[in-house]
Amino acid sequence: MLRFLTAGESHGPCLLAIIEGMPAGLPIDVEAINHELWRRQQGYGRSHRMNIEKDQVEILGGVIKGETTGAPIALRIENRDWLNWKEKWEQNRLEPLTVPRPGHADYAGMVKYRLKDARPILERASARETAARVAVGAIAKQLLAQFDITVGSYVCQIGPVIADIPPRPYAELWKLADASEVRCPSPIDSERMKSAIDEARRARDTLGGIFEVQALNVPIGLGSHVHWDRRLDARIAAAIMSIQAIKGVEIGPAFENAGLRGTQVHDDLYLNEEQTIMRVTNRAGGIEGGMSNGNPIVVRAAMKPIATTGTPHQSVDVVNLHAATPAYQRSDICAVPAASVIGEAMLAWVLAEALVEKLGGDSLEEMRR
Ligand code: EPS
Repeated sequence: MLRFLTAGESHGPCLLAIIEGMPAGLPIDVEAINHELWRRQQGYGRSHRMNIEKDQVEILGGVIKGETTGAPIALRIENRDWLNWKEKWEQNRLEPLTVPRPGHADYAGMVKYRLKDARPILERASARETAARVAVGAIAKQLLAQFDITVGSYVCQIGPVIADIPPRPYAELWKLADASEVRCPSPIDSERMKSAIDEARRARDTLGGIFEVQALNVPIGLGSHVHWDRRLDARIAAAIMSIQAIKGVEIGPAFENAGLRGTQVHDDLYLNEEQTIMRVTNRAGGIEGGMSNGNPIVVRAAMKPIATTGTPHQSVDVVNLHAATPAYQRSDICAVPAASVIGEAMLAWVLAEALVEKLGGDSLEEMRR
């Protein structure tokens, strides 16, 4: 069974991840992991923090001579910002944060963990943690690549700007997205999205949006219809929803399908000239009955606007019990482009898990067989 855990705080010394169950004999390309980390750090609308961090992975276990050994893989990513926090942190000079920021984990976390300071909550709830997940996902991508499965993404909407996605193959759209500062494959809409982010910045506000992640060449039969927790769509939805600030997930155009008739939605089958069974459309997003059906897996996710806004929300000092506004913390204006890269990592992870379940094996060689 594949699984992973992460540890580390946003402004602590580093982030850590341990991956368990990766088959032995998988060649690991460290530069490809660093490239994924770099992709996550891009995106118009990020905060000054992204100029401080230059995320690089260190592999501290489970990989010898460039290949996995079957032992747990230990990963470390340094927080460069730690040097700016170290003294205050170690000398206990950080002011307690007693006014929770609406939309963050602050209030529920303070009550749940009986804390008079929200800092321990926000340190761990922060999306900084996703750097570790992207490193883990990069290794999952490398396993999938051994079976010619690829994962990519693009941004469809930022704030009110909905992109007109050109009708091109996914692999081409991914390249266009990689060339856009907002990861949108439409150059005109990329500019409109950047303007919307500029406007939000001027208004001391933030923006959310929608991204789409796709996986190509997924074999038929990952996941299963037999139990709720083996259904591939359920597992993907949970993994994508676990990304900070994601509040909605759909497989294919699910919410649009809800308003159509059955005959307009379901993907007809036909035999092509090579006698291969094909589909006319892919409105199921590549999953039927909780199993991959051989079509591209298409996942869409809605991200709420970043909760830390320059224009303060109304709140309460929950220790001293009076009305108050939260102190402004440095923050991104929009992180949807980064979230789409994190979405790739989480989709790659779930597919890697399901592939290992299906093919079994302690080594890549056994999986191949
Ligand atoms: C984040 C707040 C900002 C973001 C951070 C996520 O960090 P800071 O409070 O240090 O300015 O930049 O994202 C990252 C550090 C990152 O690597 O993505 C938050 O509150 O979630």
